[in-house]
Amino acid sequence: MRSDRTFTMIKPDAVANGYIGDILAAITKGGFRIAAMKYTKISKEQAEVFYEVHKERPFYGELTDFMSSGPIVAAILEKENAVADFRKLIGATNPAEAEEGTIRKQFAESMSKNAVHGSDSDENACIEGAFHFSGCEIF
Ligand code: FUP
Repeated sequence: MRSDRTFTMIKPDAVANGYIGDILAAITKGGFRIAAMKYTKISKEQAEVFYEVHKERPFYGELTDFMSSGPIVAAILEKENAVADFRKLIGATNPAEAEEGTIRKQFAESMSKNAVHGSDSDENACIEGAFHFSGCEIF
């Protein structure tokens, strides 16, 4: 399992708020290379599959409604120690608890509309990347 890739989405709130450019700049400045990227939109059904691990959680309906509510930017990012370093760059799930300078601190609206997704393990990075990209779309 490779450890130099993670998967991210710029979520519908950040896209609607006009933060695509700022977030991509922060990602690049953070030392990540973009290995794959697309501007896309997922259906409610796709969101339910993507977030299946949270199926039993009370926020599952709200989360999948939100993630399918508008366009997103999906990307595979490359850097040594990608998963942990990217989670550090984006900050805590709840932007109120995120450290100064993190992407969520700067651009997130709330716990549910928290601007970006970052994979939580190498295994999930691989699964989530494959959800959005085929081999010939990854460089
Ligand atoms: P993270 O790994 O930081 O994205 O956070 P989690 O995997 O714990 O949660 C996944 C997504 O569910 C979060 F991005 C936002 C949403 N969520 C809520 O809406 N409410 C909660 O109480 C927890 C998470």
